[in-house]
Amino acid sequence: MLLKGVLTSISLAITAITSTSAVPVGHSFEGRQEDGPVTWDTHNLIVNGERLFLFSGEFHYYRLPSPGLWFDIAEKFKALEFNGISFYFDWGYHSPKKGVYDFNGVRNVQKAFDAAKAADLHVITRAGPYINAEVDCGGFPGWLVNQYDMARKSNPENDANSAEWLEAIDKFLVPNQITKGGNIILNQIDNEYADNVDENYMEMIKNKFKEDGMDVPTIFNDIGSPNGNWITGPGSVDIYGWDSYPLGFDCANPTVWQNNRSTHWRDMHELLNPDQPFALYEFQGGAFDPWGGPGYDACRQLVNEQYAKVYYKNNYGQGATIQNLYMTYGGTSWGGLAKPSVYTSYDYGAPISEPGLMTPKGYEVKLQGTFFHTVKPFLTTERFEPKSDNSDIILIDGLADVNTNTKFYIAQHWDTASEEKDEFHITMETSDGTFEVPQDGKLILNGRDAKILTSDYDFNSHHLVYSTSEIFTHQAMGSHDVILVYAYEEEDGEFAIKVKNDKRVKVETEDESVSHSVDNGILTLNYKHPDGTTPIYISGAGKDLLVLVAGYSSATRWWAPITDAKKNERVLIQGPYLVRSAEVKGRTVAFKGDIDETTDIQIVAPESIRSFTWNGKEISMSPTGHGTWSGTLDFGNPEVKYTDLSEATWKYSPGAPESQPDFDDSDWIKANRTKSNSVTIPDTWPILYADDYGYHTGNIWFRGTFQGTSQITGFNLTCHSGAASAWIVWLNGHYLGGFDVGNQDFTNLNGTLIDPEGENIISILLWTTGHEDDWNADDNYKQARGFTKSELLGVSNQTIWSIDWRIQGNLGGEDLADPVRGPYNEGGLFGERNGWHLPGFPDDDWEEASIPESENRTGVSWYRTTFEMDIPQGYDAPMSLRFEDDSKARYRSLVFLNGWQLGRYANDLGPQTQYYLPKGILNTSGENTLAIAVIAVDEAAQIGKVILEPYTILESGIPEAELVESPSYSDRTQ
Ligand code: IPT
Repeated sequence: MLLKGVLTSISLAITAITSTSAVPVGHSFEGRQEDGPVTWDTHNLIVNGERLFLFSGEFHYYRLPSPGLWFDIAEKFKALEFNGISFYFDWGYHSPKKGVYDFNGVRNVQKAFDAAKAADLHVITRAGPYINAEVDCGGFPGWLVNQYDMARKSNPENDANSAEWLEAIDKFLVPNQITKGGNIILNQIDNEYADNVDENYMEMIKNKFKEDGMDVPTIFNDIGSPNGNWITGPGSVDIYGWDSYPLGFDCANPTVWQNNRSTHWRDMHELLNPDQPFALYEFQGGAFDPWGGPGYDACRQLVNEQYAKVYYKNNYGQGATIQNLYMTYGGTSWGGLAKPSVYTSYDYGAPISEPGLMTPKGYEVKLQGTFFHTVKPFLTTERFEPKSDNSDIILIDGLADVNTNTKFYIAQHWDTASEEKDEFHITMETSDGTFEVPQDGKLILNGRDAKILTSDYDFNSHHLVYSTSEIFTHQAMGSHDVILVYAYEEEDGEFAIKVKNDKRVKVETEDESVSHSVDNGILTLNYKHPDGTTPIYISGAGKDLLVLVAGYSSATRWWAPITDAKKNERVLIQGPYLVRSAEVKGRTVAFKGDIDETTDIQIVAPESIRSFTWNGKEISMSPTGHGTWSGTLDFGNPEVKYTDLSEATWKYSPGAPESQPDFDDSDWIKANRTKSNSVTIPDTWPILYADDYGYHTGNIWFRGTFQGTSQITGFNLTCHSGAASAWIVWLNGHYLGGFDVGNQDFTNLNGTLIDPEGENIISILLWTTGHEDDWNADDNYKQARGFTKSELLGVSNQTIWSIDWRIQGNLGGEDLADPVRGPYNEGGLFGERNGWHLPGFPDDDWEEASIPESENRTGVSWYRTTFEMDIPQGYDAPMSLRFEDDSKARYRSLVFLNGWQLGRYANDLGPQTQYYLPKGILNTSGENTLAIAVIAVDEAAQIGKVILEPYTILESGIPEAELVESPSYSDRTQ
């Protein structure tokens, strides 16, 4: 799959040009009203008459099993200046069995819409049926693995199954459309459907959405670059777009930018869909990491804030006005949600980390978003060729607003990954004259940096001639205006505005680096960007103007929360870790937000404002002149209490009775199939693929009985399962080994372990890691999880029934024993089938044990304990469970918190050792049940330390998150 992501732009450009001889003729609304709430032109989406830069972030509700926290994440999106949120919907997450759909509890997608609405975010819906997304089967339900016909093709069986899902999810999508008073503005058809395509399938999906009442514009997310799929003809959508992951996914080399930015996209957009806005429905926001990978800190370094500056600004330079960052919050592939290549954490190195924390990239996108949500001419530009004096080294994209004289200059290195610091001048032709900018001092472009400079711009009651500092935002504050500009610390800045009367201009500042000149009605300020923020007050130039000049790191802590969305009115506040929102109530501004330490803050508010509150409490601020205030937010002394697990009492039980010959498996399913719809061809029969027997997730047991003879010398097994799977084999209760996927011969067993006269029993425990996806629409998701071959060795007259196999997976198979926690929560371990992971399971007669374990344990071992948590009101302390273990013996672990499987740990593979325990599943003011299953892959293993700890502690305006329903052992009915 990575191959596709790294195709070179050149070859793509060629394919695209040759495959689109017919240039599309504008959009067709297919029966929708042209005056509906969502329209568009070549520049923008226009929603309820308002032109948008749609800056959206990808969020997967199924990767955060705590609906209360969806509100928290949506607020954080808004705080980082996203005005949109894009949801994939995962069919498999809702459907354990054909015809069965569940939208309750953590699956209540309505709450995701509610969260988006509460944060005033536009919604892009992407319900597939296929989504990819590094989830099991790429989002198809486990039961679809048994479909005879091909998925993502039109045929009676697949049409019916796809329609069944769409019908179920459309009940939620339809009423949440903007046309029905909701927030959905765009609806995607399938995902990156570009290989092995069937246009009848696209048509069928499109029609089903339409029939069910979807009437917002349809979109398509083309694969990796502008390939021109589904722009015209059958299956075509309203607003075409593509995705791109220019840095790829090799987090092990976190400083290598493997692909230059794209330079041909504007041309491709003009060629392919000039009547539609230029849309990037997924642009790389981070990267996923595989089992055994370098971990998400490395991905965060690879796809860092410098990347965000260079590549996102390049997108704007190319003309993009719809940009969805995949992921913006990645979350957790809990239970069996992940596809084989990825582990539990799906942090993704995204702008917001898995426990919901801010990152440098999050702050960077906030700077960008605040700029283009404030500086409106940026939305409607056409390209021009700017002149500059270092054009061999520095590329400058020119964007000229079509409605005003405002121009933008996006400067970056031609060599995208360059680490050089270079100087340049731009010739700015403005309505106030032509200027060699800067006229004084230096204009610097750092390595891996990009800048958007603005000229000829009317803001509030002023006119900017140009600025070499980037604009964050500007606001009218009553009798004066304020504008905030920034660049890296120590860089020179030049900022020029028009003044009415040269003689009356007065510039006040305490910063000695600031100088100014007034000439011919233009005031020019020169300064160095400080280690902080410098106020410069200008009077006598029309309305008074406060220019705030910030160094980059100070700028990242400026927030401009919207106080009136219609008027785009904002207040400014500097310092806090996070500002969620601000509301003007009379003469008070009420802020909500989070701090990570006692924090000095500055506020800039309209002069009518007299007081401030922070998370509902009044704060004491001192006026510092010109509508600015300063003060301090106290962190307090929160006492976050939680049990020290090293002192906890643990209960222990062995948990692999199936490995022993006397285990009664008579109620297990007999593996008697000779045919399968899998794409994996068996070498022997019966079929030993878990899915064929209705088991689609987690650990699977296989038990094979054969009558011994003097001929039989052993047996042979070939395991077929995803990356990072493991399987453990016992014969007559004796451990034979633990293996990766592939073939194993077990030989020379006659006269030792094989009883030549009696019955012999092979027990196998298979740790699966989910199904493949369907990236190429070739049914690859139907690859088997199980065994392609099981044969006795030394036997001449072997029949397919020489070994009598039985199979066991999760209790109930597709008829889930636990519909609340759903299809990916439990597999087929004895303890899972018997509810040992659930709160309230009576473990009184279990042995006492300790973790770190002092005994060497074979097979499967279960540990249970309870612990207390108390996070005081007004604080957020996202919690984790961390393994600390350097043991050499291979083992795997499942972590269950209050019955929810929140972690899969592989001490032999890594890299993940820390598991997020989201509030809502975690009771943060009371008791919790923790159960850990340890599966020795080697003959025996000992679990090391497990530590309960917060990632950080924040004084926080986090919305209340209600506890998720967590049924207990006594609720179990099967
Ligand atoms: C893109 C998929 O659309 C998305 O679902 C996810 O799998 C993402 O990749 C990687 O995390 S496709 C892109 C690599 C061309």
